[in-house]
Amino acid sequence: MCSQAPPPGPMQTLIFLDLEATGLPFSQPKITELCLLAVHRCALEIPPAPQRPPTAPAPPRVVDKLSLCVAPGKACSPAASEITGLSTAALAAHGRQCFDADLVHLLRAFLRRQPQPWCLVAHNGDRYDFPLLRAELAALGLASALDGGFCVDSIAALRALEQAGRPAEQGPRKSYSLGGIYTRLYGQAPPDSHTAEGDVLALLSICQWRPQALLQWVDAHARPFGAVEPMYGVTASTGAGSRAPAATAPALLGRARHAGPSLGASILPPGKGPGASPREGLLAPLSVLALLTVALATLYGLSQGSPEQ
Ligand code: DCM
Ligand code: MG
Repeated sequence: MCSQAPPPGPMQTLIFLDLEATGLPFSQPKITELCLLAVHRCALEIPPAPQRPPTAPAPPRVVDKLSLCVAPGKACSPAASEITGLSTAALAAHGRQCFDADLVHLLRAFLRRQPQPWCLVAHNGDRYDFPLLRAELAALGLASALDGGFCVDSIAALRALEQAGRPAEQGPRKSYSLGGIYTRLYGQAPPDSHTAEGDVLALLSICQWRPQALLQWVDAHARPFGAVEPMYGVTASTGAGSRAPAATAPALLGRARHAGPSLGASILPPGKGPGASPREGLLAPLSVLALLTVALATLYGLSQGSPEQ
């Protein structure tokens, strides 16, 4: 399917997705855990009976779920390990395998089983889960493996649903983090935060708040997954068979949304490590330019504010 094509009618399957990984975008993270929960649209067309006090609705009875831990091949940041409870050592000790072609085949098989078209739904997906998944696929040379499907960011969806038909509210800015929305709707924090499955179930719960409005929003805003820019690139480098991460300007801007003050120090331009050839000295001005871009992106990101994951 052409990546610029408009969504072909109503999405038949919503696939709630959450990724855990080694860190935030500026660190070029690798996936440590993923969960996909596939729900047919008919399960969302009948809204659940309202509860007093409001409580999270039970998930639909008929779902497909895929949940896996992944050996990331790089260290988890202390913060990522702390919140997810996963470490690179523990994942290796448990014999978890890396994000490889077999896993991509598994994902494709899972997605093929769903009524088409399908649409991934992830919270902050536009800035984190979708670009990260695309980067992992691209690193395997399988960038287009999941093309044909669609994706939406549930932050945008829930913001639109909460604001629909209401006058602009005064007062402190509402949180649109997953935990923030869930707590606002259901009066308590979601269980098992920062596990892929826990976050997916919390995401499903907030999407069940106004399920019909959500479906309408998804149908109107789904965009091709193939149009998502990878969080970071992979370019051929001088070493035989070795690959160095590179970054595109939009990807850097995306990262800056999550970046802390150490952003600039974390991104080394390709070819600057040990073994760089003299010809690569030509890259020095480009490196300075890249670092300036990163600094500007950081400032931009800080000025915009960064929604929590
Ligand atoms: N993450 C992080 N530091 C945070 C929040 C998130 O490093 N303060 C990274 C690690 C998580 C990933 O983002 O595995 C996804 O976040 P979440 O658990 O909110 O889905
Ligand atoms: Mg998560």
